[in-house]
Amino acid sequence: MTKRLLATLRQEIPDRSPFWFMRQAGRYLPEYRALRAQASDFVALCLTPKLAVEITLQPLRRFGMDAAILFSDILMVPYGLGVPLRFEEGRGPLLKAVREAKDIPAFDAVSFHARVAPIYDTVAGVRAVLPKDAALIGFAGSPWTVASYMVEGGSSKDFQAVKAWAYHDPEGFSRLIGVLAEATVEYLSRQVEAGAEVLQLFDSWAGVLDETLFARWVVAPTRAIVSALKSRYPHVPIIGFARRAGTMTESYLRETGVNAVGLDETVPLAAARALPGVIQGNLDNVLLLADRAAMLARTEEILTAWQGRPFVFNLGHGILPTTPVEHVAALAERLRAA
Ligand code: 1CP
Repeated sequence: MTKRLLATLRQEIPDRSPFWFMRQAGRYLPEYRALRAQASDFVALCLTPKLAVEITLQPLRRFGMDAAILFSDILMVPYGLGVPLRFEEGRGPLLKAVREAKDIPAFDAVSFHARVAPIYDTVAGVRAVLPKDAALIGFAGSPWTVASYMVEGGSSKDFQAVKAWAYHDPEGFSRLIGVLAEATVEYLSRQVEAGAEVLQLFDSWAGVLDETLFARWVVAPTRAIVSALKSRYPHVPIIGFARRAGTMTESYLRETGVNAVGLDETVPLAAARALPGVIQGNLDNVLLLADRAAMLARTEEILTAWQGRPFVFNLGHGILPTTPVEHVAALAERLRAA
């Protein structure tokens, strides 16, 4: 059986557009909350293959997506590098902040893989039981976005510390980005070896940079990661999600070598259609929770815009915890019928 997502990423046009949703596993699902309660904390959940395999598959059982995405988190790369990490209810991730060159962790392949080994077991466990028409997506954060959490010590509103470092000490900052790029290549390679068929790079905070920083800290490291992975695994497609990159999306697509770009909801359909290659996106995640009829109407507009083009339906950003399950069900039902 050909998998629609893989065909689309090869620029073929299957019987209908494949779909999956960022954060398709998560707190909006009661069965996720039940399993989440079985682990001591979120990091432990990501490192318990029995639970992580089940959580990865939960949304496919309900909604029949064309892809499963590994249940883990982009911050498991800093964790693998030995950075203390925890997730606090209501506060999000908290990391020991890296503020200057002397605090940058080294990449040691043996200890890195040992720390994150259960994640590779989860990939293999999902692949073994995945429905045969669904594809398995492995992922990592891109160096810029992961660095932002490492330097800020968690989530940020203005990215002041990480941007200030990138501006005033580009040499030092490039060492952090370099360590992350190297670790990411090795981490994603192991995911492919374990059974991931597609890779997505999440650059959720790509949109906070001016063009100079964007070229140096988003485009250049992404290109290095893509080219290293392509030399090892030429047939594994890579989706780049440079969120809020706006008019810089085109250079990102052209210069990084990704097979497809994920677009957020702020990119107009006409601008998206002018981009070359395969596009993924871009229904507003807030519309999904806010208004079922308006959400379905916008879905028609999106599907119409992409008729006859290789397109992967997704949201502009991840499903929010307050999203009604019935809205996701209604959307999935429409997309399966397309
Ligand atoms: O149960 C809980 O309370 C934890 C909530 C949660 C979940 C379900 C977090 C904490 N991470 C995840 C899973 C996750 N994260 C996945 C799993 C696969 C799926 O999509 O179903 C993926 C791909 C991620 C990726 C991720 N983590 C990103 C990139 C995508 C995005 O949303 O922009 C980012 C930025 C993170 C960091 C993160 N993880 C969790 C939180 C609360 C945050 C901070 C987000 C922020 O700063 O706003």
